[in-house]
Amino acid sequence: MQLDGQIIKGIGGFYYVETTNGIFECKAKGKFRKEKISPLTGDYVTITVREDKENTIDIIHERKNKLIRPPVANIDKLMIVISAAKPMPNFPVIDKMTVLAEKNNIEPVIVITKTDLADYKELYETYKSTGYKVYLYSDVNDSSMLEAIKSELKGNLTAFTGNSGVGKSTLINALSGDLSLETGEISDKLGRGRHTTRQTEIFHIGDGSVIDTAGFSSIDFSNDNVIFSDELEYYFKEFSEHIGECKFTGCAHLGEKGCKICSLVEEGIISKNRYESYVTFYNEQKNLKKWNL
Ligand SMILES: Nc1nc2c(ncn2[C@@H]2O[C@H](COP(=O)(O)OP(=O)(O)OP(=O)(O)O)[C@@H](O)[C@H]2O)c(=O)[nH]1
Ligand SMILES: [Mg+2]
Ligand SMILES: [Zn+2]
Repeated sequence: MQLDGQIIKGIGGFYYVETTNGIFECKAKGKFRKEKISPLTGDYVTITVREDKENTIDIIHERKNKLIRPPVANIDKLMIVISAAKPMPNFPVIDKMTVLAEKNNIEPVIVITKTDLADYKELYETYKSTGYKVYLYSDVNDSSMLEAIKSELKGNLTAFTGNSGVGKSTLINALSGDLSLETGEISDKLGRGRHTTRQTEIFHIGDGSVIDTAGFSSIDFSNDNVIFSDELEYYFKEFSEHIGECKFTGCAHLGEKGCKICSLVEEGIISKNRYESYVTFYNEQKNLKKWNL
């Protein structure tokens, strides 16, 4: 019997495919390995369900988008979870996520967690200035924005991402009310997470769906994620509105005379943290030329 469905998780070579007839454990057909295609959580697939042998994923339908970190397909929103402390925010990693979301036509939404632990003003101002939605959450104090975060989930597939220990699983539990995903204490004085979540799994909350993912602390613009230095200005949302307003065409916004972006940074309209990420990424990517690939 052939059925259509969506991959809700993958473990050790098995994929769990949700269909209108229930959830089926499947193996991917060998051809996918030959073609170097890995099935991803979020993939729409056609499977064959058998009585006698293992079920197989036969077709992976065309993806709307795909990310490598976290490994997901067909998402509508990327909920970027940042803790005010424990672990401390890492702006370059967060900004690489927003850039990759923009490149893949995914809406980034920011949630600042652990607002009970530290002053989050700078963090809040930094992301508020981008134009993205920014929500606050504390699992300890009152969280008046929980309902607003919940309404972000309606009718779409939202992947939660962020460093290990920022509180992704904790937040998903709070949003759902009846899930009890495993959460992990922060280790040692450095306040690092313990990589508690190991799977990329879809859960349904109300009429929306979320993906809990494993945390990571680095990300790069390579392989399937290549970004050229001259594309970056389009993927910093708050810069993209001002492209063409610099004095010289082809301005790289690195301190050139008459640079509109630089003057907006001076005026405090564009955040210095975000601008520093831009300059760092520009310098990292500038020697990468299209003809080298
Ligand atoms: N003080 C405080 N602690 C929190 C808050 N949210 C989560 N925590 C704690 O932070 C720790 C890590 O939370 P998790 O939800 O496991 O973090 P995670 O992002 O899912 O981490 P990984 O699965 O490792 O990627 C747990 O001990 C939580 O109880 C918060 O708002 N305030
Ligand atoms: Mg987790
Ligand atoms: Zn400029």
